[in-house]
Amino acid sequence: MGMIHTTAILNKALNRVILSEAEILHLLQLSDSVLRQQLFATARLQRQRYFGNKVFMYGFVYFSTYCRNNCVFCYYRKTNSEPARYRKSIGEIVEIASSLAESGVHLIDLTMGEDPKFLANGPVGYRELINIVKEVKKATNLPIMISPGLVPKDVLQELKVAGADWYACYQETHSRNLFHSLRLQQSYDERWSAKVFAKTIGLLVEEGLLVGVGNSDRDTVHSLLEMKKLGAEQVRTMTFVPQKGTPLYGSKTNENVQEINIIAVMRLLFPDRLIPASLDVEGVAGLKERLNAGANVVTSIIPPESGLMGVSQSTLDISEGYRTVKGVMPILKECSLMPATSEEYKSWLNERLGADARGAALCE
Ligand code: SAM
Ligand code: MD0
Ligand code: SF4
Repeated sequence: MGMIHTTAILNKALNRVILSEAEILHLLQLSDSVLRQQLFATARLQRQRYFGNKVFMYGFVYFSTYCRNNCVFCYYRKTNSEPARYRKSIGEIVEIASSLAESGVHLIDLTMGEDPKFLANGPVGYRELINIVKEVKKATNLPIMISPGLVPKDVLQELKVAGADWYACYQETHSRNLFHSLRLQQSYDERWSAKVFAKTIGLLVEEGLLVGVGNSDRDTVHSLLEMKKLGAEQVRTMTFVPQKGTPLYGSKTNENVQEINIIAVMRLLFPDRLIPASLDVEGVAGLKERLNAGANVVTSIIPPESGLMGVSQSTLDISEGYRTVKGVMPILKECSLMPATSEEYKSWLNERLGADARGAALCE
């Protein structure tokens, strides 16, 4: 057992042999530092095989912090009076996105709370949202990710036509009871089927796991298998950060061991997919650890003085300008990594879409 067992599992993963649930659980639960380092080294080797030393950088534009929902973990839940909420104008959004594009990001992530102005205002609201995507595309010509929460299928379709490439919508957990205790009064199935539908119309999909909120390691194994079923092109995990003014504020701050192990296991189970290292959990100080666990996308890059906030770290490292392409460059270097070119990112997207379409055709 111990070292020999772990090495055997890692060798299987390197050879892309499908791991059993017990083997995945074993890797997720590694706590010995030597064995964890072995896991991370294997994850880096897999990343190197599929992506070389190139990483992608995502600009984050949280353009509205109004929300109709009441997710228990979230700072921006409807009933929290703490956040100073804002809604950026279309002009401001385009300007911020353009400055991000100029700074060298590969993608613009347009994120909002489930703002009723856009989602509960009939066709007028949807039209405005669609227009934001159109204008940002026109101004930057970069790939666009939309993170607007749950939106109707026909609107997703129109968002795609307007220039969206990715739909990000995180289930957080794939255990229904836990889902309902986190995303209060939301439908598990609607959230899931929005992603399934998005894939059928050629949107790339990002799925996400929130950890440190009552999930067991077995729940995590189940989630990873569900993510595989979905065929998400990008998979992420973030440690829960307790938020002022919310029910879980008093709970102890979680250590990041779970998240870091999951990032590495994701790299082994989804070697050719994108896996973020989010600056929104531990800021720049946590970037190296996430990259060294096999992540290959730096997310939550936010221009200083834009007045924009992060989600789980609303202000950390932003005004100092650390959450920028320039700010993270020294860390990439320390990890022997470098940013890809925009062309490399776009060609990855095209190849992925092509492979997905061939896969879908085979299933018919
Ligand atoms: N409102 C949209 C939605 O919920 O899909 C888009 C916002 S999305 C960027 C919000 C994501 O950030 C959540 O799905 C969750 O995974 C993550 N998040 C929110 N609050 C968090 C917290 N306190 N700690 C860690 N992650 C958090
Ligand atoms: C991030 N703060 O990448 C962002 C956000 C939404 N698509 C992403 C959670 O960490
Ligand atoms: Fe709203 Fe999204 Fe926060 Fe839930 S996670 S409260 S939907 S902003």
